[in-house]
Amino acid sequence: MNFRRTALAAVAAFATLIGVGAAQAVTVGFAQVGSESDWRTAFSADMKAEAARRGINLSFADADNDAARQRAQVVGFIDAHVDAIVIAPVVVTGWTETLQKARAAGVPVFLADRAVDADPSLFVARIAADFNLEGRLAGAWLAQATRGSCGILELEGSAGSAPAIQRHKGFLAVISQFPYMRILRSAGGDFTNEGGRKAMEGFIRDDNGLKDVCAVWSHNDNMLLGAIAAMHAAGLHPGRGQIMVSVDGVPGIFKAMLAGDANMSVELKSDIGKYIFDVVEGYLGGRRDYPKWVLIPSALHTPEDAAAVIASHGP
Ligand code: GZL
Repeated sequence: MNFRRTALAAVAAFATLIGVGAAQAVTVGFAQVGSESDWRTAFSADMKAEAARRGINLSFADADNDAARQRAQVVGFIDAHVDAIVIAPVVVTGWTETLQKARAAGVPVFLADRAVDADPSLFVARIAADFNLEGRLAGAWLAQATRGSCGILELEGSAGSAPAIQRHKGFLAVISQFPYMRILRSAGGDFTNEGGRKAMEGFIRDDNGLKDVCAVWSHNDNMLLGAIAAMHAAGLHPGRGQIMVSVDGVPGIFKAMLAGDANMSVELKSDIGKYIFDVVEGYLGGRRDYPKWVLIPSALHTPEDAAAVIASHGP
């Protein structure tokens, strides 16, 4: 064998061994909301898989829907000198001090999914769908389906969270244009099945069996699925007696559509890790021209395409 080639191979092997020339793995701290819904679980799984695909060392923190815990977890990432922090904020408020600490430490922050009410200069970019649009799409679809006349029950997501605030605003902005469409009652369900079921049990108890209720509008699918269970238990017929609309597009809602229990869901893409890490890695590589909001598209689904969506998602 050629001596020169052997020597080069030995040097390359040694350099790899000691990590010389090999790019150091990037460490990203990811502060996730929790595991409250099927959408959240899918999003977390996608983030972990995408980080592994890219050789990114992902430090994952689950806040279990607790805002104070999440802020402390972000401070922990800063103190651990991670290369970047991605936050899906539980709520919009209370972030300024923590984000200022990250800036002082020179750790870039990226928002994913949800939003914060803080100075936009404190984060690089937010990669997320438009929650207000999701509410508008749901309101417009329901107005068309009911010819502008409907008494609606609303299942609200976690208080103070960007999707709950903005989906409510978007939905109301559309239905308030129709004199005979109005929200009769709202109740919080924290984006969970259990929360939706309990809220619906309360509606059924207080609204004499939903006799004047034309539709149920839920800020996410999991609360609607819980409400459907409560309505079945009370001998009601969700999807037929009341029109059932929500957001997320999780597999369970498409199965409910095929069973005739749900009527529409605005899909929220959960496989957004590639978009998020494109921005993170681009920024760490020197790109500085990212918009403050990298918009993820939303699509609207009904029983007409539920079977096709289930088939495309695979087993
Ligand atoms: C919206 C996301 C919401 C989902 C819920 O982007 O933050 O939180 O709609 C989840 O399923 O709980």
